[in-house]
This record gives sequence, structure tokens and C-alpha cells, in this order.
Amino acid sequence: MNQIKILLLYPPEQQWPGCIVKPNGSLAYPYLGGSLRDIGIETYIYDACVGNNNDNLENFFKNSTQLPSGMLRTGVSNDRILEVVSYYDAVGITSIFSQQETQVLDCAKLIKKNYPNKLLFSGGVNAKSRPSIFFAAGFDIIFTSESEITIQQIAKILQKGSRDFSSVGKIYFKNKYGKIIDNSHFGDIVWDLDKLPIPAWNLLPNERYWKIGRPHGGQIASDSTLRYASIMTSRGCPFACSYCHIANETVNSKSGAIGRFRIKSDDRVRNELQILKDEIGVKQVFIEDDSIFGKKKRAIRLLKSIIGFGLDLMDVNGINMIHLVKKSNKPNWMVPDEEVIELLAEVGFKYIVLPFESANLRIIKKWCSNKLALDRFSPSDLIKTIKKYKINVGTNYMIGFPDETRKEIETTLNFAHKMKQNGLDHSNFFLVMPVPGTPIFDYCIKKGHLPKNYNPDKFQWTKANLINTAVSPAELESIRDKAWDDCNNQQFKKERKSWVATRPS
Ligand code: B12
Repeated sequence: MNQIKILLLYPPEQQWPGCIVKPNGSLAYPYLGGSLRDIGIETYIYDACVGNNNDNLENFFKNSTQLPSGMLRTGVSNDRILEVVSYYDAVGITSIFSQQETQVLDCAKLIKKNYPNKLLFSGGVNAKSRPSIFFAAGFDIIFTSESEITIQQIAKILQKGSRDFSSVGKIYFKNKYGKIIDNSHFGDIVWDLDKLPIPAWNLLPNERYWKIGRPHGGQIASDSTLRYASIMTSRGCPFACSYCHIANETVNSKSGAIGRFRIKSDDRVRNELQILKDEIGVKQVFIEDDSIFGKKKRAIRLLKSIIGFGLDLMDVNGINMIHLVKKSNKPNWMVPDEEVIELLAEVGFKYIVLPFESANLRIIKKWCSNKLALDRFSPSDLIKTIKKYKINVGTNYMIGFPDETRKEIETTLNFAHKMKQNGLDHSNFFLVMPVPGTPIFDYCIKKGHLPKNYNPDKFQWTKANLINTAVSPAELESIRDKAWDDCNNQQFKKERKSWVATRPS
């Protein structure tokens, strides 16, 4: 049996000047690393955006280089990437962010050109949505679903010295004749999340992430030590929003029904938190579930069981408002669910984000899964109740839906101003940017709101890319900038501005 070595590579980051650079550091690699660890495969995670202890962060992290696109690249040099790669037999490069696609493809081309025999594979929502582009860049395998089981199957085949992947499901692969084979129609899905490997958080460059200090979001007191990590207590989501890949992750899709809401047991979650605290030395935990309250009773039970853990918990992904309110005596009227909010505070939540998305019922209904309507509860009462328990509250708004009128955009902005007056700590405004793999992307291509030759470099939430819309892209961007400026405090703006990519000196 061959002793194979696998590298999981986060590529350098690319951003338009003025945009925030945050290391990827997502949970895909800790899970895949854990999976490979469990079958004894030597695995290493290298984050080319921040490097490892042999790289001097000062040399490159705040000194980005200019790319031909005009974007700024933040990370170690190509030579350094090749040096790291040289030791491994196979290299995985994650592609969950469409806006980082160019960096993924550039890394693949670089590695394939210099080491044509190394096996190159990719996965994540962007990779699975754009296989032909990925194969053209040199990838040999694209994973089309969650990959903890699949990566073990691939590793075992490599251990046997083979490259015949025809028995492996939930992948596309290039066979020995260079033909692309689609095996996405078979393969297992993990329904019981306790069967997932314990993530190998120890493989991440945590100390570097903490030093850089750009966590997922939220406001962390400047005097507290930053030692953060992410967990997921569930996967999937009960909602199916048009702008989210989950809406397409159904039974007959190439990923299978991984969009379905699935959970870990309370014991398993507590075990993970204990590991983070004791073995990794974490102080702040970001809960990255797509919908932690997907099963409200389970979430309440779970949260109650982690009171007193001594970790600061944060959910910046958003807790759907429907889960923070409850029925009242008044027909069709919901009031803040104070028991749940108090519980969040007691468990250690310092910060949550309310995803208001839009103040227009029409938009919420058509594009956002018809979530809790703003005419069925008082958002200001909700904010006040959360603040009463000393939890910071932020919010995310989306403007620029393909059919959104100027008046509808104004309605959301007026609402945002009102919410600020009601005590919101900060407000983020995102321009709708449909990405491959989502229903809204297919809609925009079909209806001519995205050019056929769209450029994923521009898939930044800061850029307005849709065409044939009521408000022009340039105007939309300036409306967004003004709204952000008006609705946030000086301290928050100063901090976020210090995180942006810096031009080459
Ligand atoms: C956490 C997170 C972040 C964090 C990551 C850092 C951190 N501390 O974890 C940060 C803050 C960087 C972030 C930023 C953004 N994010 Co984000 N983020 C997430 C989130 C919530 C979780 C990611 C994660 O850990 N997933 C858990 C892992 C286990 O799942 P996974 O990534 O799908 O991986 C599995 C498979 O896909 C596959 N796989 C994935 N990669 C690979 C690689 C290989 C080699 C293989 C074999 C398999 C494989 O196997 C994995 C294990 O089963 C996802 C939503 C989600 N549920 O994934 C959004 C998500 C990835 N983010 C998204 C977006 C839009 C953004 C932002 C643009 C938001 C913004 N407005 O700024 C930025 C872009 C950042 C950038 N660099 O360009 C979108 C991306 C859509 C797209 N196609 O581009 C997602 C999908 C949310 C959504 N539903 O729309 N994000």
C-alpha cells in the first residue's frame, strides 16, 4: 500500500481595492482533514493567504499585489505555493466562494504546469456548479456534494496506486482517456451528523488567524483576547431562498438532498465545544449553522445544555426572526419570545445578526422563502428585547433584486434608518449578486439580467452586476455606500475600513 500525502490548500485571496480581506478558514478542511486523519492519511492544511510558521506575515499580508483584473491578491508567492505543494501526492483546493474562483483556477494551473502528475481535486458550491471551467484549469476530480466519505474513498484508491475512480459516487472525474465522467447520481449522504468526523481544527493556522484578527463578523470587545473558531451543529436549512445554493440541493440534484435540515446530537456538540476549549484554546465560537433554530425545541434544549461552558458564542450568519418571536393573543400577531432571547444571553451569546433582508413583503415572498413578514411583528420591539439582555444586534439587508423598483429600495432604506434609531448596533447592505448554483442565478441568465459572459471576479457583494434593472448598477452602489455610512457608527466604520486590501507600496 502506498503511503500517500494529501495537501488541502486555501488559495490566496483576491479582492477589489477597498474590500475586506479575510482568510477563508472555512470548516470544509477541518472536516476533510478529520476524515483523512481517521483513516491514517498524512494530511496538511496550508492557507496561502496567511502562510505558516515559515512565512513572514509582515512581508505579504498587508502588501497585496495587483492582478491583471485590477484586483488585489493577498497571499504568499507562487514559488512558495509550489514549494509547499512539492511534498504531496494530491492537492485539494476548495471553491465555496464564486468571487475567489480566479485564485482557485490560477493555483490549479500553476500546480498542474509544474507538477503534471499530482492529483488535483476541488469541491464546494462554486466548483460543483462550474465543472468544465475547473477541468480546463487542470483539475482531475470535482466533488459534487459534502465530501467526508468521498475523500476517504479517493484516498484509499490512491493508496492502492490506482487512479480509477469509477466506483466513487458524487464526483465528476477525468478518466485515463481525458474524458469527463459524471458520477454525481450515486453516493451516500450523511444523515446522522454524529457520524461526521470530529473536525481537525488543529490543522488550521489558528494562531495566525487570531493574530490577524478578522473573524467572521460581529463586534468583539477590543480588550478581549481573540481566539476564535467555528462550529456547525446542523447542516442544511428549512428555508429555500432563491439566492442560496441550498434551494437547489434537492433529491435529484448532483449533490443529493444535502439541503435538508440535519442535526448533531447535544452530546456531540458539547464534545466539540470541549475540544475547542481544552485542546485548541478557543475563547469565541462562531456558530456557522445555516439555521440553528431549524428545529426550535432542539436548539433550545441544546443551548440550555451548554450554559456555563465559558465560551463566547456568536451567530453572525443570522438567526431567522421567526424563531425569535412567538404567537400572541392577538390573531396573526407575533411578539418577541423573551424566553429564547434570555436563554441566548444566558448561554453566552454576545452578538447576533437579524437578517431583515428587505422591508418589502413582495420581495420577501418572491425571493426570500416568504420568511416572517414585517407586518406580523414589531421589529423595533424585537431589537429592544434583545438589547435588554445586552446582546449586540446587527442586521443584513439586500437591495437590487432583479425586479426591485426604486420605491422598494427606498422602503428598505427608510426601514434601516428607523431600525438604527431603535438601537441596532450596525447595518450591512448587500447588493444582490446571483452566483452559480442558485435559482436566482438561473432566473437572471434566462431573463437577461446577467450577461452570458459574466465575470466571476465581479461577483463581489460590493459590486452591482445585474443589467436591465430599474436602478442602474452605478447608482445602486452609491445608494448602498451612503446607506452603510448613514446607518453605522464611527467605531464600527473605522474598524471595517482597516481590514481592506492594501495596494502594493
Ligand atoms: C463561514 C462562512 C464564511 C466565513 C469563512 C471563515 C470562517 N471563519 O469559517 C467568511 C467570513 C470568510 C465568509 C465570507 C463570505 N461568505 Co461565506 N460562508 C460561510 C458559511 C456560513 C460556512 C462555510 C463552512 O464552513 N461550511 C461548512 C463546510 C463543512 O461545508 P462546505 O464548505 O460546503 O464544504 C463541504 C463541501 O462543499 C465539500 N467541499 C468544500 N470545499 C472542498 C474542497 C475539496 C478539496 C473537497 C474535496 C471538497 C470540498 O466538502 C465539504 C465537507 O463536506 C457558508 C455557508 C455554508 N453552509 O457552507 C457561507 C458561504 C460559503 N459564504 C457565502 C458568501 C456569499 C460569503 C461572502 C461573499 C459574504 C459577504 N457578503 O462578504 C464572503 C466572501 C468571502 C471571500 N473570501 O470571498 C456563500 C458563497 C456563495 C458563492 N457561491 O460564492 C455561502 C455558500 C453562503 C450562502 N448560502 O450563500 N463566509
